[in-house]
Amino acid sequence: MSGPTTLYYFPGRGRAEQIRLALAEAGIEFVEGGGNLGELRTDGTATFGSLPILKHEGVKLAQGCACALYIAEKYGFAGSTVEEKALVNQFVLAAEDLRGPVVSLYWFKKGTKEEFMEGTSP
Ligand SMILES: N[C@@H](CCC(=O)N[C@@H](CS)C(=O)NCC(=O)O)C(=O)O
Repeated sequence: MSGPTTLYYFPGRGRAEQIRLALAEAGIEFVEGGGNLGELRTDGTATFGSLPILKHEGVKLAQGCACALYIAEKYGFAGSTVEEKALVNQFVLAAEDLRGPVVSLYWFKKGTKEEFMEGTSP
């Protein structure tokens, strides 16, 4: 008995959203396990001390991309040839590269976001 599919993350989309989308595509019902990182570190759930964490059918996985690709592979939409799988990986990892700069826009001090978009920030 492996319990319900559970996704542990903070309230918000972030690195968990690609996993939610993959689970939805696979038609898998899941529960949100919450994002109390202190507790999840203490009880050993957060394998590398960060979130997201996915538990599904007895497997516990960290790393958002690995979780999403695991679901995609298991449920048949990660590509059917080595070449297709390589293309899927390419886009997953490209999206991951984009995440940092895009997310950092939310954390700029007031005014610096506009400067960044104009190319005039230091
Ligand atoms: N490479 C990991 C990074 C995980 C990560 O940095 N998660 C953040 C939230 S998006 C986190 O748990 N931060 C809390 C901390 O490290 O203290 C992944 O892609 O899942």
